[in-house]
Amino acid sequence: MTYRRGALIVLEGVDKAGKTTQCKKLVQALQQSGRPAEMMRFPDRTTKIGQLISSYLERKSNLEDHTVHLLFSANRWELVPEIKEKLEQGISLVVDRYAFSGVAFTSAKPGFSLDWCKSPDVGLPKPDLVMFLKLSPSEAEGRGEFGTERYETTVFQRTVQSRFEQLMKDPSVNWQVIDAARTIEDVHTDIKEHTVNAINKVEEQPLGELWK
Ligand code: FDM
Repeated sequence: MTYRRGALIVLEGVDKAGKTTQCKKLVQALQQSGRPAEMMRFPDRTTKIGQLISSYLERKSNLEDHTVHLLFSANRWELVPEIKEKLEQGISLVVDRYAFSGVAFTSAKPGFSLDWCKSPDVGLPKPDLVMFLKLSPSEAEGRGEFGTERYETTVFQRTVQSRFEQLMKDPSVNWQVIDAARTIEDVHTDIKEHTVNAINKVEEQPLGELWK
């Protein structure tokens, strides 16, 4: 049998674009077609670092802006051994948010450059495919009220969207923009096709390092 690593697949997008729904459907579809796959999400609120982040997002605690940015990054780094192990075992990972959310959200705050925000995540396992679920701010607003967590406001989300657009100009990352304004099934079909292509392609490629 030939050796095949799993693919690292990331879904990004602004709130209400349907990332979590699509990640779950994608993992299910991959498993049903006989491709080993698991879901991960960031922040992973189950670790000690994740609990600090969760309490900050729920507004139960305050953290200084640089500090929380570094905690989000540390939360990814602490899971790198697990990510590498799974990929080596041939399991594809479908990840709900990654370093791109990290950069887009912090750099939407005043005084944070894209470069400063990227630096702690330089060298993370590089996703083989990053799908950006694109939804205009007005379409997102039409999907109902935001929740009560930090960052869940229209004004902030608009800035986040423009930071994502800056990040998507980087050709070193395999971005695919997905129109998320369609039905769940149509979006899923599109996402699955891109993913299966990526899974088939990574066989010949070693795992890369992000932004390096
Ligand atoms: N978020 C998420 C960040 O600010 N930085 C990060 O690195 C990541 C991964 O946390 F508002 C923000 C994005 C969102 C919140 O929400 C997490 P969900 O609902 O758990 O995805």
